[in-house]
Amino acid sequence: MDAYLRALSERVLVFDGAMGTSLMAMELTDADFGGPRHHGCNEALVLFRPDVIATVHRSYLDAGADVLETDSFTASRLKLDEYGLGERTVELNRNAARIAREVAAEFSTPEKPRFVAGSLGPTGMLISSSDPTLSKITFDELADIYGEQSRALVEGGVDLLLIETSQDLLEMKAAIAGITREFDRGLRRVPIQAQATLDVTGRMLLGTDIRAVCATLDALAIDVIGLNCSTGPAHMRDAVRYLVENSRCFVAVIPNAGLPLMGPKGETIYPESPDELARELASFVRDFGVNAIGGCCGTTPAHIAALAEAARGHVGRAPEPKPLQYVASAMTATALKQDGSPLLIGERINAQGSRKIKRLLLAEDYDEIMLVGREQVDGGAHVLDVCTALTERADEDVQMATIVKKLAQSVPAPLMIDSTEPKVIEAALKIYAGRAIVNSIHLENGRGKVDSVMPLVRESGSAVVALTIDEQGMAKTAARKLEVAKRIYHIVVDEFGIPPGALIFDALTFTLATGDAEFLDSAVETIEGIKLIKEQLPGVLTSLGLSNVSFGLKPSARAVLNSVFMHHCVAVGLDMAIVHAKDITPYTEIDATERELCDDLVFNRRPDALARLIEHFEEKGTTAQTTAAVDDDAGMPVEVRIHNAILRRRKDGIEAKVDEVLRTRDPVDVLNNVLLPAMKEVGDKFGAGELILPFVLQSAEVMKSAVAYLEPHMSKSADHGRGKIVLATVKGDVH
Ligand code: THG
Repeated sequence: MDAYLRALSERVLVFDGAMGTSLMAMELTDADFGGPRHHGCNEALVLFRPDVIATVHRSYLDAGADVLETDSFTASRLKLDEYGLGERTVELNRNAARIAREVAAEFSTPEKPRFVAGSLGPTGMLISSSDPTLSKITFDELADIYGEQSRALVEGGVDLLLIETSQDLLEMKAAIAGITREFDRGLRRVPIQAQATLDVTGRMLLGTDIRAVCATLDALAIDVIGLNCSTGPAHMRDAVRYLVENSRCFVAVIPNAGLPLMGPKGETIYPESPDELARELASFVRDFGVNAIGGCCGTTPAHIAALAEAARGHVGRAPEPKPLQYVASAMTATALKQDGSPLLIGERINAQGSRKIKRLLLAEDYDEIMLVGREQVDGGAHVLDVCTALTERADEDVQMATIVKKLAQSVPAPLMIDSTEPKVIEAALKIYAGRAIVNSIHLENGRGKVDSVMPLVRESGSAVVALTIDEQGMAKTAARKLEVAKRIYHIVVDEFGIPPGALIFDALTFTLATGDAEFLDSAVETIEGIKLIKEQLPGVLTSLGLSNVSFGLKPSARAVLNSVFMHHCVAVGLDMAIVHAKDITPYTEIDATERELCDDLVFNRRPDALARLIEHFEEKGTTAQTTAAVDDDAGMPVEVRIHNAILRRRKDGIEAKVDEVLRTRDPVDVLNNVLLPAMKEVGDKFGAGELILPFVLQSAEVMKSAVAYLEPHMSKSADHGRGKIVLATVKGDVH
């Protein structure tokens, strides 16, 4: 076993404290940084004043730290370019590793080896954001940047790689991909430790919660998961508890010395004393079994000495292998196995299965597609299937990536990427911050599809749907379904090393609406197939494209037949289904006559089953057809409807509403007393942690449209001069 991981299983390890604040106290000159251009780039010191960095390292080992972090936090090529040091990226990172390695060697004993963590901070980009400048980078570019830095750190001698202070979950995924690609190219393998940064509401910058962080990272090739920076330990408590209870990894917690405050001269103050910090972290060790602790901003050797004292004699919890039971969006996670009911996967965003989506994709009306996503979630969908395949267009991958990115910012439901093209699946996975489901692989033309899609599945940590199709075609009998499933299981689990819980078998659904003799028993065979697969391949999950069963029937008949078929599949172990969630009715609530008509057809119990079902719904007419969802504020005054539109992020129709309100109010009144209060409420909800940042930005978009429409109506006389606005922010701020 790796020495660092073994040490983590034997005792609680203590990471060092802040580098930046220690350096600040030394009042270094331009010359120390190798010239004025590099001043403030602490990483430049490893080139020009290695002795200074070694001194800081020594101070922390003297204090009792077990692990040193290299002075390479902002030493990615992207960051070093800002100081004109990009060309020296490899040299700098190797030096940073060597300096720490040498100091660690001075202190290491056989009983207490000291470790070196190669520090990898954020690049400053925010690939998942909608900001055009900050997101102007690809997953592969980020992977290359992290790969280069990681290789140099490992060559310089680090014991582990530490991805830390991460703001964007997709950047973390890219960093892990960059590192594992280097391992695959022969780089010495070291453990990977990945630490996110959460704000006081417990979310990452773009609204990702700890559940999504845990679900996504647990599915990747990391060994230690954790949190660092931003707040003191108090705000991390719930998230830390979540990680120790749910993650399969060791857990590290490296907070600031308290939540930063502003001092009288505008300076940052970290309020927690060594004793306070140590008391809180000791409780994480004692109460939760955290495996590593340490200090981020504002911590000093005195803090680390107190932490070393607190950790002494303690052993953290032993991580247990866990089935990867969650998928995640960029916001939160969803359990693949719901309690007592199947996971519902919304089928409506499908260019093949919806005329409306096809029209919207042709028109590139993405906002409207987002509404289809949100409606499905409101209607009970836990996950959304997305398919953008159109024969009329050749850019399925571009449209898929666009929609996946937009959905990530507008719906909390994780996504299922539905495509037959590996290129499209790749485009989706490389823009998706969470843990997705890939739909699908099969053996129709031999192993080709599996061999091209599985590396993408593995690198992204996705779950994957496998259809029971092989060279002989779609498996129609239960025995054939099992046979194909076994073959796929062998390839996916044994060859690609994917855990069985990430493999979802689709035993195929055929329509019962044609009366075709070949398919009379198809539902029975599918039900039996699900049962066999669940029995003989323990740990795998099952799914179906449920609505296929009723293709060709009237909508009212379809909703009932789909519900009945789903009920029988769930009874034998079906875990999830692609459906129109709001049309699914619980079996017990279905009218007894209709239930029996459907059961007759599903189980092929009488030759006239189909005819009787069709006849029944013919007579019943179309009343059961679903009516389009209407806004619940339809009868309200227009002021309320505008307010709601901003709060609910609905841009469609905002101009008509503004037109309407202008009949009774003047434009300035509308701006001050209708629009601004709505936006203020959005701001208040954000402040209270009820809304995440991407939602606020979408509300702001609605506001912008309303104001843009209002502007020409504002009379010049109402213009009281533009005045002066002074905006101040800090370097590197994200706004
Ligand atoms: N297995 C897996 N994936 C799948 C399927 C499957 N993905 C696609 C499909 N099958 C599941 N999705 C749908 C989506 C829509 C419909 C059926 C299945 C559907 N649409 C109506 C129709 O075509 O008549 C609505 C038409 C419209 O609104 O325009 O029934 O089996 N793994």
